[in-house]
Amino acid sequence: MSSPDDPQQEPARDEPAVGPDPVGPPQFAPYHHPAAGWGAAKSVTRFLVKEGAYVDGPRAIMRMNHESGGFDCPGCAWPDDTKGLHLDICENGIKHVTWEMTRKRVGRDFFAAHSVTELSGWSDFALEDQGRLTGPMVYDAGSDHYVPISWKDAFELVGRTLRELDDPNRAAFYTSGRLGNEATFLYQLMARELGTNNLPDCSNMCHEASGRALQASLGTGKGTVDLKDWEVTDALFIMGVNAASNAPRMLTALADAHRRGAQIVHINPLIEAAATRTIVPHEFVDMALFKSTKTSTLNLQPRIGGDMALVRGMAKAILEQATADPQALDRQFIERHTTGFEAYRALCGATPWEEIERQSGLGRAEVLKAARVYRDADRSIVSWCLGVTQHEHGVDTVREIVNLLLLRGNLGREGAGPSPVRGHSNVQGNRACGIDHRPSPEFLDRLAEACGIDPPRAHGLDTVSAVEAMRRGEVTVFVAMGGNFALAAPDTPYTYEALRGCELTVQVSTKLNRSHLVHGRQALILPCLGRTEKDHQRGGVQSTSVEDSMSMVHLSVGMKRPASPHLLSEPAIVAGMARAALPDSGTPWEWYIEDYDRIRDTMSRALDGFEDFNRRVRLPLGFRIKQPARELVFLTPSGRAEFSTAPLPDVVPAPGTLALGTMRSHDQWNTTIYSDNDRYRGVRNLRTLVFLNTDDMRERGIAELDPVDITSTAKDGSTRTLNGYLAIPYDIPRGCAAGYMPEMNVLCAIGDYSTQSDQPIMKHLKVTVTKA
Ligand SMILES: Nc1nc2c(c(=O)[nH]1)N[C@H]1C(S)=C(S)[C@@H](COP(=O)(O)OP(=O)(O)OC[C@H]3O[C@@H](n4cnc5c(=O)[nH]c(N)nc54)[C@H](O)[C@@H]3O)O[C@H]1N2
Ligand SMILES: Nc1nc2c(c(=O)[nH]1)N[C@H]1C(S)=C(S)[C@@H](COP(=O)(O)OP(=O)(O)OC[C@H]3O[C@@H](n4cnc5c(=O)[nH]c(N)nc54)[C@H](O)[C@@H]3O)O[C@H]1N2
Ligand SMILES: [Mo]
Repeated sequence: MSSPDDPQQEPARDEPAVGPDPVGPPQFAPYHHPAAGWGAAKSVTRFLVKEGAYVDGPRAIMRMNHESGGFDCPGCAWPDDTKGLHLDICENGIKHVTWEMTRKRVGRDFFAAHSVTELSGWSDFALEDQGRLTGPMVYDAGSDHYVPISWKDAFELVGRTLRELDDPNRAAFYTSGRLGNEATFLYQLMARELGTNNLPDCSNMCHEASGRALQASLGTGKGTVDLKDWEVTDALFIMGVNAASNAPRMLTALADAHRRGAQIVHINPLIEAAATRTIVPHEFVDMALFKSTKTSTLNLQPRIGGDMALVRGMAKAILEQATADPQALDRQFIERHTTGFEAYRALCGATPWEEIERQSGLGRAEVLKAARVYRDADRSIVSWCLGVTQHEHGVDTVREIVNLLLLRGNLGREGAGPSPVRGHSNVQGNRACGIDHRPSPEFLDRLAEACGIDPPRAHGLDTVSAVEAMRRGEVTVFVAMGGNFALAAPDTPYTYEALRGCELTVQVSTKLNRSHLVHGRQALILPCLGRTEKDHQRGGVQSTSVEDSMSMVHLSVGMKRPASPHLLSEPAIVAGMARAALPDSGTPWEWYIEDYDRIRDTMSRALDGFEDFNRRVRLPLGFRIKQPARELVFLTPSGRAEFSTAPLPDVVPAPGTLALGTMRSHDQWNTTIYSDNDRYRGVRNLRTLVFLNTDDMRERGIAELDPVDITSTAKDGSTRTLNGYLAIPYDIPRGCAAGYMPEMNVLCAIGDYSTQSDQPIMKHLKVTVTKA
């Protein structure tokens, strides 16, 4: 056995291959090595070799996230290093880029050889593993094959179908969060010019709760801090995020923070790799020297859904302490900038410790420990991701986090504030550029003026309501800009039926996936350029812009020859569809595509925060969208930061049941599965698993790797079951369970979305687990 602190063991370990579907038996052996490091390096090397990208791969990687002239990593939304770091990269970013740059191709021959029915029997891994799509294809029902179609005819099919709708609200336009800002802007413009706000997006499944909570509390839907704040803060609270896998470049910030003596508190039912030790992603020298750095000073394991009670407990402790210690609260800040403090104080006072302990699943001493760290820090940042948002009470929990920050004036100053970790690399930019099914009147007024259109005012459909509307036959055209909606959305069989009921489904994609096989009566696959690829238009090589988790907007320019000469850029595909659907449109669609600066000029007139866009986006690190709350300007009804006073939800599972959270493995990107391994959690060759507490296993007579059946019970009482999953004993609180998305979407009922955020409740399924 090697000890957790002995990274020297690392190179000797035979790392799992990132390759085709694993052939070996499922294995589980707790992993005791620092996150990143040699395991990451080996994993990356195998991946580059497998994708045949070992020449282009490294060259591209050197250009990733560069201060100038590079492309933005299409992986996560973590901001780029502010000092223009020359290797600001990570294992998963490299895998992600390499995945896009694969030499494999899915051409006409492929579709001629395989019917849709046959492909439907393939694994999702096998589908994407075929490589890049090369030309537009249309479904031919007679032969059950996709057959080639010209771009012109493809656009005409979309245009005709949209024109023939008796109501534009019969169409829905989905966005997956990697779409660049320019294409995003044109896409929402097309939808609104058609007359609908039906703009569901992946954000409806991840940070809708954060946006709504921050908007209500602070009058701005985003976090207020940037990387510089991370560099000077005294305490970091990291809640519900698996940083080592999903935002690996955060490890750099955590390691730096630890080195300068900051406190780092991880709050997660699972002790994830980032909560132990790390080798900083880009520090290959450290890797060679086997040096690892600590990235945690305290780990707390609340029960699933217990975060709000924990934060309430911390606030209660601070308020109790304030009676003897005037410095515990920032009274001046509270008086000047907030409203609702007295009510919140009363609520904390009235919340008994027993309830806080029961709901958080933590002992009072642990809650006090976290409160002590918070009290002793002059500046604190709270960062969170899906572990906090994908719950019934996601909005209340984020608001409770803001309450806690307000108590000590941790807002609007250096090193302090809320810092949600966003998902897709441009999911934040999508919202900023108009992908919003609930647009504000101010946004629509400005858009109307800048673009000379008359946008619809009624709110549109989000992800869940779009699925429901398709299922009822009300929405009949579904267009997806990227993503893999069939698998990403909850209640897989229900979503399949919804998509299959459509008259036309259109998928703008880079690779083959399930959403091409679960399609409407008519279906199109429209292949697009990836972010790594050169985008040639009449006006020369074009760049697009993206916005990261911390509101930095910068340009991304592709450098590779496109995977096929028949690909179009995403802006060009939108323009092609728009021209065909809106023959009388006054929008100069083609003119925009010749030179994306023209799109950006219109965006500077239409979008708040994008003034002087073309100039500012060309600054070395781009520009930061102004955050009013950062300047202590609160666009709330009261003009102040607003404390909230929501009751604690009851999150304790009923006897005999467990709360199950769905999450990602280390070797996947949402619905894209790289391998069946989850290195940091010690799993090999297995995805159909459920992590369980050992006492919960014993009570049910379940042993390690035993097959089990998992049954979820929805709010409406309906049940859904997955059979034959393997049980993995894990360090997770009693009453909690975890497993992988997207497979477990089978267990998420379509009706089980949060009444606060409309987000599917993907982190808190009510399940029973029994031996199969
Ligand atoms: N490599 C890679 N990077 C990615 C992605 C990817 O799939 N692969 N996906 C991207 C996207 S779109 C997103 S939105 C983000 C997602 O990033 P994450 O939010 O890290 O995603 P999940 O894997 O769902 O992990 C959720 C974490 O929350 C914890 N958790 C579960 N329930 C609770 C709870 O009740 N309370 C707390 N405190 N924690 C809980 C889980 O243990 C897990 O560590 O990552 C982005 N980055
Ligand atoms: N149970 C459960 N379900 C979840 C979640 C969960 O935690 N639990 N998380 C949710 C979250 S946070 C998210 S964000 C969604 C993810 O949902 P999506 O964003 O819909 O899914 P992805 O898997 O990211 O999409 C992968 C596909 O995108 C396409 N693609 C890749 N690059 C490009 C590109 O540059 N352009 C275009 N046009 N297409 C491209 C490829 O064809 C690839 O197959 O899943 C959600 N579903
Ligand atoms: Mo996401």
